[in-house]
Amino acid sequence: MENKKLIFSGIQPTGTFTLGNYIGAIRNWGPLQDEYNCIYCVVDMHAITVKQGPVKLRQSTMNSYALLMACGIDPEKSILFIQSHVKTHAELSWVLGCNTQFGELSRMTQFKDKSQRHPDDINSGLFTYPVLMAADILAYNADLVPVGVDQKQHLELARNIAQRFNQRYGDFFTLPEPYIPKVGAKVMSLQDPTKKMSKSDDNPNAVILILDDKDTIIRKFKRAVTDSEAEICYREGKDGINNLMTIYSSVTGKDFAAIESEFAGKGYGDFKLAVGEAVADHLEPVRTEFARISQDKAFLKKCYTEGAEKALRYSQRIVSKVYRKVGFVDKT
Ligand code: ATP
Ligand code: LTN
Repeated sequence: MENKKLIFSGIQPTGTFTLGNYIGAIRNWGPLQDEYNCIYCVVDMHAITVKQGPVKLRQSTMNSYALLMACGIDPEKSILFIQSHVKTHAELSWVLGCNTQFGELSRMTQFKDKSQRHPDDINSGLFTYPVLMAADILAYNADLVPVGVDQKQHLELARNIAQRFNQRYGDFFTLPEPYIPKVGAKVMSLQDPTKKMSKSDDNPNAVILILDDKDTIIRKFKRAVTDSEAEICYREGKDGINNLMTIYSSVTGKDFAAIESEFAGKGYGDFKLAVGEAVADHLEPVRTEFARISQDKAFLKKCYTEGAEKALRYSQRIVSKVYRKVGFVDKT
């Protein structure tokens, strides 16, 4: 690979990607491919920290892989692979887990949220989830990690783990930096705009899926929860409108001042319709590309097989050095 900075990011195949995943993360991944060496991953091992049916997980992993391609990730330019195909992630995760404190993991807000949501399955994988995420990143010594703002705490932990390893065993890991978009780092639920829009939300009206058709998108925006005023402006306390303005700004490129003047004197109904149309038009090419790519199973297989080979070759070098540093006996 050329001597450019290295980007790593991952997404869970826990369902169809949402507009939040798209604006907060994936749509920023494509444009980075020309400037950086990029490695992107469908993190199926992370997905099983919450119960998944095997048939659904397999389908969803394949769809996620094809969706990333439909969103502009080019397997010729980037390394695009499926996490469970590359054994170094789990191997490094064990070593890093032995350099992570119980207390640090106990403070993770995602763990607290998810254990509240799944009280019957607070498994140890859910608890050590951030260690595997640190392994994903550190197995490639990535410089930058493009994610939504909800992942910032996990990334800080990954930096702390790397730093501790470096102190114990000598400077080795690069400390990864988060790469978080200025607008759209946290897209909110359309039904409860104080909550993050999430793939695993039970209410379908709360979430725009990037494969929703135009009518569905418009209908969901029409039902979006706003407030009892009639003013389209970005202001504290107007969570619903702020969220719609953020979404509209991200897909049109217009700033908040331009949006406020465009809709001055107009009602929420007009605004919601405009947001719905803009989002649907923006996502249309992704839907068309997905329909095309997901048909070609042989091509997908070729891409993820080659992706895994490249990822293994790259990460194996790093993980072998880690094994040597901690004192494991060389087998060659
Ligand atoms: P789940 O509901 O299964 O936890 P999720 O929707 O939170 O899934 P992830 O796979 O955990 O999605 O996240 C993939 C990427 O999308 C991450 O970089 C995350 O920060 C980003 N992301 C997720 N939800 C949002 C959101 N509502 N706004 C902005 N970015 C988001
Ligand atoms: N935890 C992330 C997904 C994820 C990831 C990663 C993101 C797993 N490994 C490595 C960036 C880098 C999430 O829930 N969004």
